[in-house]
Amino acid sequence: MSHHVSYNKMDKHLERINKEKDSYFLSIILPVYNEDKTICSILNSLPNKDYIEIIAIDDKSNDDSICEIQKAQENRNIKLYKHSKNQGYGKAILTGIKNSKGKIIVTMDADGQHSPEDIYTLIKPILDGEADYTIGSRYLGTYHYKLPLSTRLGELFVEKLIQVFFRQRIASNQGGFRAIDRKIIKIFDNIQYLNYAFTTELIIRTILYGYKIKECPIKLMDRAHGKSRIILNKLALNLFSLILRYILIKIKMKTSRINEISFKKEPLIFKEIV
Ligand SMILES: Nc1nc2c(ncn2[C@@H]2O[C@H](COP(=O)(O)OP(=O)(O)O)[C@@H](O)[C@H]2O)c(=O)[nH]1
Ligand SMILES: [Mg+2]
Repeated sequence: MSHHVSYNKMDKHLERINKEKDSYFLSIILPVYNEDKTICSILNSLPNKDYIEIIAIDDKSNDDSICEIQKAQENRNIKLYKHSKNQGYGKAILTGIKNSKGKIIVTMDADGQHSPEDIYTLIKPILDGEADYTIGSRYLGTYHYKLPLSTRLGELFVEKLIQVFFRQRIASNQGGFRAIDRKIIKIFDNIQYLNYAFTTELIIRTILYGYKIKECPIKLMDRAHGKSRIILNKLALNLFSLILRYILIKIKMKTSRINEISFKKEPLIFKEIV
């Protein structure tokens, strides 16, 4: 993890457009679950500006993550929210969103796989009005580790399903490095999947509301410590129920010409598997 990240380009651009100096322009949200080896250095490497708000959500880690976040708080302003019990990746992001003020919101992982210098790559298309939602893509950029075959196949499968049923091709659909324009914040209302399927649910909701998604090249590093907490079978089941559910919702939206995603009278079999 580099501590000498240059934010010059981003600074210049943001300072120019951020005329109301008292308001936050950018919120950076980091969901944290047992990342005590990496979280402090990541927080220290983020841009330190008045108009950038940094939010860490501890999802009831049972290591020293909180302590490490507090260490980073000595150097800079970081908002820390603590869940009283483990509630999952998606729920942690939602807590961050609820407590954020930025006009643009970035989420990034706390395990060191994402590089802070890519933040600008992700927010630029939003600043330029080319996208409402950007997703970091390791396929457009680079990745420095061997992707397990099951992950790659799963991602390909989700890509095809989204392409067939929701008419958009998003190759990098499982990554957690994204930027979102606050004007599309309603995509977070009524989220049903609070674990990793959350990532796919967000993409589908963004498409259903007609907002613009763009994939941007990022560098994806290997996990230096610990390992991914994804339980593939569980994620696959959740993804399956999620996509079915949203196909039904899409049909309902089309046939009754409603523009809101609603969840009334949903059958029980579609409950998230936790
Ligand atoms: N809040 C929360 N975050 C989690 C949980 N599990 C993983 N994370 C965080 O989500 C990010 C991605 O997790 P990871 O397991 O590396 O997923 P992968 O990179 O997609 O394989 C990291 O920042 C983790 O700390 C959880 O149960 N709750
Ligand atoms: Mg990871």
